[in-house]
Amino acid sequence: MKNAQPATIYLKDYQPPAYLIEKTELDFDLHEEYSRVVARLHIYRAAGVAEDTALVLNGQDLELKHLSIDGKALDGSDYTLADESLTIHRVPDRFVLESAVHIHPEINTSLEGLYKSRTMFCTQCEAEGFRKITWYLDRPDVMSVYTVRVEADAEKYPVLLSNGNRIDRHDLGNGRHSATWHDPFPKPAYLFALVAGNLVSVDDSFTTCSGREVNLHIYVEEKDRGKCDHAMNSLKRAMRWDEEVFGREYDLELFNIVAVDDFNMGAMENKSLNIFNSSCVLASPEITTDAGFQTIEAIVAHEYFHNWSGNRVTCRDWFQLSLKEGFTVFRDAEFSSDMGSRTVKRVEDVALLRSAQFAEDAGPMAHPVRPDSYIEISNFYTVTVYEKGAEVVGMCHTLLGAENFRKGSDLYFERHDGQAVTCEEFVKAMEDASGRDLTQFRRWYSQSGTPVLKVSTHYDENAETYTLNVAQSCPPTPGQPSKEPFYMPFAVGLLGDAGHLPLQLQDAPANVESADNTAMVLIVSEPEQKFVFTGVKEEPVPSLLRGFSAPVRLDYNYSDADLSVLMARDDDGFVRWDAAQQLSSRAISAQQNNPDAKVSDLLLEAGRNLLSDRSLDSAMVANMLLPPDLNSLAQRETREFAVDVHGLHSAREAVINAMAEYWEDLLLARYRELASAQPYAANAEQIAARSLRNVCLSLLLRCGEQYWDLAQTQFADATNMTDQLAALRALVFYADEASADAALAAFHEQWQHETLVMNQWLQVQALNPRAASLVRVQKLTQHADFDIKNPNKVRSLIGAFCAANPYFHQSDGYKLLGDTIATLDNINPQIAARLATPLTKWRKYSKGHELMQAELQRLVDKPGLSRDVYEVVSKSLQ
Ligand code: B3K
Ligand code: ZN
Repeated sequence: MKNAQPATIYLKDYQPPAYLIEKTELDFDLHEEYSRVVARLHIYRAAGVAEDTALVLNGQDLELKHLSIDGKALDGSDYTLADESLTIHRVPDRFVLESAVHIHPEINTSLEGLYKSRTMFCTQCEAEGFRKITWYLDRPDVMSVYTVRVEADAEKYPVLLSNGNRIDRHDLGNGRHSATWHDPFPKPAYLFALVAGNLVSVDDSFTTCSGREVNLHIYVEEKDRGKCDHAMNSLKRAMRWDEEVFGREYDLELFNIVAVDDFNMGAMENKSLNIFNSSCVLASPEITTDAGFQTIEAIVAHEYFHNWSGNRVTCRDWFQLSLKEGFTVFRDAEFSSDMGSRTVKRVEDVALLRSAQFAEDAGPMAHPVRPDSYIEISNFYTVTVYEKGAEVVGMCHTLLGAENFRKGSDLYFERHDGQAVTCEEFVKAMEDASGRDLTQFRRWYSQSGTPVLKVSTHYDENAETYTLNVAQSCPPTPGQPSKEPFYMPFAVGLLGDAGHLPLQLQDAPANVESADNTAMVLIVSEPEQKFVFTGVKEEPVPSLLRGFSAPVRLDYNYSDADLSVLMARDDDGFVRWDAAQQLSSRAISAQQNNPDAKVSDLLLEAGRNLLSDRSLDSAMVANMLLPPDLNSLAQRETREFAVDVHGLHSAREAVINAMAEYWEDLLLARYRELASAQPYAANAEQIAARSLRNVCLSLLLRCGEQYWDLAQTQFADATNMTDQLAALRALVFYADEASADAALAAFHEQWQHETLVMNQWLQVQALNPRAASLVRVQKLTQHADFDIKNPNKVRSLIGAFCAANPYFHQSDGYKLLGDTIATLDNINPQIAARLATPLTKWRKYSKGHELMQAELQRLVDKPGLSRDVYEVVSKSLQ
């Protein structure tokens, strides 16, 4: 680390900016050995700020060449230059500060600021990357109108882009050219973007609800020209949907997307110039899986939606990150639900929340949706800020109802357009529009940890009452030893012999959810509450936390029989899926406790019923057949040092094998009948059929080598990546080594020219749940198709192996990760820190935790460690 003890930044220390920047004029002169950036900043002192207040600018790795105020050069005594700040001791009330710096995008491997991805220049400024470009007030509450001139070699970089509209271009006659862009909307520096490259554009247009024409362009390398249709269609669907569902119209005449290969995350919502990881924009059936198509649609929509939830209304400071991210994830999830299957989307989101976010909330990096402090903000782009943040917005939607929620969001956008605000303003707008008091609800923003709802029930046959006793609690988390009760919507129903019973609640107020009065949203707000339903003529099975109405752990002691009833007959998709998950988790625990135990008939029969019922949604059947993944199973265990990964994995495998054998005939029948002769389309119906068919295939391969040729034929004949990759996976995971290697070699031969497909090839090997996969992964780090500087490759190989393969859990696995983090820390600290997540969970494991702890210690002792990795490893060791 640069300083011995990197400083912690606290929300409570927030101060409004002393200086503001009305206009920002930037001039980029791009070269191969350096680039020159001249910034003319029109600055003024904020009202009420003392005249002698120094101007403190942020900067990092900048070679200062020149500095002047109102045309007068400053000398060394006028300012103090430190590692990451430039302090100008005295400045006028209003002035133009001009600086010239040299920077080195050509060697910038952090992929933050201005850098080169293969042959092109591009930028990534969120959260604090702009300070690697020029001296600036790099904070989201400083918003400015930008004019940007870019000059570069005309042949190498024919396309020059920035935010807003292009207002000028010149051929400079010396092999160089320039373009000037102007963005009329004031924006914080994190939304600035620049691209210079040899790109082609795929063009389209969109007519907004008020009749304005918007030109849409997706810029890619020539070879990828044919892979933009899906992203373009997704963009147009997202633009229409945001008008219809949120009343949000696009505000410029131009919307650009650029695909780049080297990118730290999925994509970035820079004003009118979204930059995308190529894996999140390029698609064609031959190279993209169904999941890939869905991810692209969701991410294109997510970035587009930020134009309002993030850009027009932005964050005051980075503690408020969930204001834009949680809200925008909620918006993109609603969009995806409307485009495909709402239930499938919901169970997939809940599965992610449970496996990743619950684990984060239970570990050393736990933080509230609105964190109180950070060392490095890049570490807080987390599942808590994003996914739990979206759940909090979703609870608001449930509590207020769709109509009031829409009034609240309209009020929020109208009231705060052009402002940088806080989570408080969001909740206040929801309160003001609906008349609801959300005082207690606000605790979701300030308290970390996953609440537990402990429920018990009592049926009184004579009185015909059914009582739900609900107790809420929340375990301690770092810095928060005790919690106040949360306010949450708890959606319930009562399932009787002939279907859901009508609900009549004694006393307490509740929202009635369903038209026929069979589902209710109860408000849980006290440590302990009792809800009594009257007129209950038979003892029901309670249908609890319907739709996963709050991000909590539900603790209710269902019998196995109750679970199989819910699984078969509940009318809430989440409840059905969750019952299946609980039933199979129980079978795995039983297997782990007694390896000779027989898998319960109830579970086996329930699966047969799912497979035989052709009226069910195939995607839901596919999701319900398989037990939770290892991470989800591990997070169910909340005690320290209690998870035996290898024991859990073996038990899980044994249970799935038993299920596969018991279902074998049906799996084969369904596999055959789900084959389709239709041309590929990434629509919900086809995706559902392929997902179930491929689950059947993987289960069949567990039944023996008689099924290998099924996978080999599918692999060879597949006309789409979903089917080909599923066949490859099945062969790699379940066939013998020779067949697996043959398939891997054939796949490599076929796709080596497609880097995105090569990432899948790396990932299949990383996820192969066999002991030999560690050695394989070690070898692959030396393979020509791996590159430690490319985040997609690192995530596909090392990230996937360490996060999801049980064979990561051995001393050489921990060492592989420790070594990779140490190497990567010097290249790309953000990715290095992200990669450390599996080690942060060291306190979970019964075996190996000392070795994991030792790796963390080895890292924290490393001289020159980045702030990013320091924060994660030091907090993990506390
Ligand atoms: N806002 C960006 C994330 C930036 C991450 C910076 N480390 C993408 C998104 O959430 O839309
Ligand atoms: Zn986002």
